[in-house]
Amino acid sequence: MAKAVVDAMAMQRALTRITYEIIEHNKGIDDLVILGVKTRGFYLAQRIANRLKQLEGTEIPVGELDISMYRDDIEHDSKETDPKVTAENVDFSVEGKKVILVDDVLYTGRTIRAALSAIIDMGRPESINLAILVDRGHRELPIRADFVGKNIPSSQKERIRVSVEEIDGRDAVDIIHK
Ligand code: 3GP
Ligand code: 5GP
Ligand code: MG
Repeated sequence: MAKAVVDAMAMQRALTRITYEIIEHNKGIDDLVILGVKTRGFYLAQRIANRLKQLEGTEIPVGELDISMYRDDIEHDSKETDPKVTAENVDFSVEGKKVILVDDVLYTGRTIRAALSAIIDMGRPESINLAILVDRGHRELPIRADFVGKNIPSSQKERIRVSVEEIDGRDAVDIIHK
C-alpha cells in the first residue's frame, strides 16, 4: 500500500526553496560545488544546479558520489556493513570549495558519514553542507541536514519511495507500508 506524501509540484517547490536557502546561507554562489549521492541524489543535485543557473546565471559543477560495496540488504539490519562511498567520477577539485552534498533520503546517517569521508579524502573543502529531500528520522549517528525538503517521520517498517522524472517518469514521494 502506497501513500502519496509529496506530489510533483510540492517536490519542485521544495527544491526551489532549498536552492534559495543555499544561496542565502552561502551569501551567493561563489566557490560552490555540488555532489549528489547516486542514484536519485545525483538527479536532485542536477535540479538544484539548474535552478542556481536560472537564478544566478552561473554554472555550478555537479559530481556524482558512488555507493560501492553497499549493503545488499536494504532492510537496515544492524549487522550489515556500512556503505562505502567513492568519488571516482568527480572531475573537479573540492579544495577550498563550499560543497553542497545532496541525497534523496536521510535515514541512519551512515551513507552521509561515508560520503563525508570520501569528500575529505579528495581535498580540504572550506565547508560541507547537506541537502536532503526527505528526512525520515531514525538516525544512528550525529548527522543532520542543513536543508531539508520534507520531514517524514517514518516507522522502520515503512519505506520511502522517491521517484524522479529522469528515471522513474514522475516526481513524487510515497510512503510504502511493507
Ligand atoms: P536511490 O538513492 O536511488 O533512491 O540505497 C540504495 C537504494 O535503495 C536507494 O536508491 C533507495 O531508493 C533504495 N532504498 C529504498 N528503501 C531503502 C531503505 O530503507 N534503505 C536503504 N538503504 N535503501 C533503500
Ligand atoms: P542511511 O545511510 O542514512 O541509513 O540511508 C540513506 C541512504 O539509503 C540514501 O541514499 C537512500 O537512498 C537510502 N534510503 C534509506 N532509507 C530509505 C527509504 O526509506 N527510501 C529510499 N528511497 N531510500 C532510502
Ligand atoms: Mg539515495
